[in-house]
Amino acid sequence: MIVSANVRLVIALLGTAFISFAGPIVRKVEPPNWWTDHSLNPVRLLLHGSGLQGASVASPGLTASRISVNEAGTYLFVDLDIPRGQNPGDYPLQIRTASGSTTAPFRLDAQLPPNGRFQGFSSDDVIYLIMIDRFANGDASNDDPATSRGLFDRKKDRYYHGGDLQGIIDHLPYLKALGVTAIWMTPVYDNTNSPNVRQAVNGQPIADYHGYGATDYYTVEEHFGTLDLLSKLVNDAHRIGMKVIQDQVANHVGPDHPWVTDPPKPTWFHGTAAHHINETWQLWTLPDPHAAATLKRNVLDGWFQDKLPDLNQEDPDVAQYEIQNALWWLGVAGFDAIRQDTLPYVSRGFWRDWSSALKKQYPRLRAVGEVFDPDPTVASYFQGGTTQADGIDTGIDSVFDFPTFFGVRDVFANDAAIDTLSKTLGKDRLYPEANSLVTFVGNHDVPRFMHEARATIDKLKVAFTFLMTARGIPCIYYGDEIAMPGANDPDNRRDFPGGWKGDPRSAFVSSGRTVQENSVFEHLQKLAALRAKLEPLRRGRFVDLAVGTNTWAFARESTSGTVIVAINNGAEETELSIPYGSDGLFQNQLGVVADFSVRDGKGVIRLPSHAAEIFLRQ
Ligand SMILES: [Ca+2]
Ligand SMILES: [Ca+2]
Ligand SMILES: [Ca+2]
Repeated sequence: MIVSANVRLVIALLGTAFISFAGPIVRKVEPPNWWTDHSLNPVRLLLHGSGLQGASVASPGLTASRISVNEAGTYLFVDLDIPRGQNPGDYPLQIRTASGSTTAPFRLDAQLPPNGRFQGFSSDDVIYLIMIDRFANGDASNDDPATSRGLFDRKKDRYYHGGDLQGIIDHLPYLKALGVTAIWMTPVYDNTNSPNVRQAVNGQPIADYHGYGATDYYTVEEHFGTLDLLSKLVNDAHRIGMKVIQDQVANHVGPDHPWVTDPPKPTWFHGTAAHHINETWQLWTLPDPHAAATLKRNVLDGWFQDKLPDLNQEDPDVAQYEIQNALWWLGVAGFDAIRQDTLPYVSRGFWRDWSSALKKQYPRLRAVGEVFDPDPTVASYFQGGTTQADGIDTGIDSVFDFPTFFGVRDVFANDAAIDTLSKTLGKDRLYPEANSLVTFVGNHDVPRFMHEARATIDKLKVAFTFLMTARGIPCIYYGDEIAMPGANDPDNRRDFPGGWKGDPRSAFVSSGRTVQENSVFEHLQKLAALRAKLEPLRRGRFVDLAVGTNTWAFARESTSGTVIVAINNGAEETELSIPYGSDGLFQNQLGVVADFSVRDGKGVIRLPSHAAEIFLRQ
């Protein structure tokens, strides 16, 4: 068929008309609600839709300003100023362009009462890390949801297994009985609904069951539950005196996030999927006074594994989006604290602004950052409370104590000399507050303790005795309390036995645990109870008393008393002497076959092989 020039002209005109006269469409408003009399005001909304070029925004009772729209007309930013004393309720947005108008929902809520919420954490706490997908399946109806069909397969270790928020709610009493006072759950953000092909392993697509690849920062992953269920979980935990720590990821999003192909601004990411810096993982360059700015840039702006889109917090709209998002989750769910993923990969100036905005609204809030590095000079650089050479105090209360973690594995699992660990603690002066560090013997990113070449049940128990009595805030990785095995990720994320209907046994009850599992569980339970009872174990000064090749004695001292911890890390029974003895009575607390006597004015402790005991000085 031959199309005449006139017909071609008409088609072209119709095409133009269709584009230029299409009215505005809004599919999403972020955040979908805000609060009356909030410390962050105005709130900057991000609308997602189409045909938004040249749009005006109005909402009666509120003042809209600072509108900006991306070239594609798919994203619109607008500041909404909320007058003090404004009533909660619906405040629909009226969006108008030359081609038409539409409305989009927006709501103002009254703030949740602070009673029992936003409590922060401290060295009085015992934290328990739960990988939501692998802990317990409380609701089989969300195992393979319609919106993301096909990502559920318990036989595949990188697919969803069905664990969810209801499963955690169901087992709060188990955690309470263990002595846990705070739970940290892996992220609840909605992750991709399709197989993740960009991060395929051995040619096989994976599922982002772990939650660290957000594709929507304002929705709960449908495999885990709903926002209402999340609020219920937090409320239920609070009711039994347990705090909840939210896992947040500000550094990057998942490769399937819609922003990757249609960014709200050209400067939304550090580069684009096609053109970006690759992450070098050279964390030491950040505190290094000799490192060129380009080396630091590689760490701050690089895309992980060439795949994970790196958000550009130097763009003020990105920074405000992320600060609002953090405040939004706290505000809707009542979380007590935040665990921040990949902290050092985001600029310290952002963390300063983030911390101060969050604490302005929630003064008791606490945050702990992941600084995955064995060197205390790197880890300490990111703990807030002091201004570093760059003139910045991050305001981040705590970091995970990876240096001590590596020492714990070397010493207690693999028989390295004890001073490997005591030398690490000897660098505590680098930290603004060493007793606020979160300590651990395992987490979801490293092989399990029991996977170490020379690990035994007795050694795990010694490691736990150290964890629960040394300075810091102990964090237990789910399953370590029953000595679960597992090599590197994802094998270290096996399903907790008994979390699934039809499991052959349940390790949530003592009758379902093996003798060895019970011995670790009961040991940890006893340690948690002692830590709760003996204030020096939580808040006392940490004092090294005696360090040998395989022996260690340290004290925790406060005005309320002295507690002494003695460790034999050797394969033979041994004695160690401490500079206490004649001036007090020492009672052992754990029931280990240990003996305390006084010889030549010094206390002498006799310990069996691979054992540790706690003594209370009366
Ligand atoms: Ca489920
Ligand atoms: Ca999803
Ligand atoms: Ca980054």
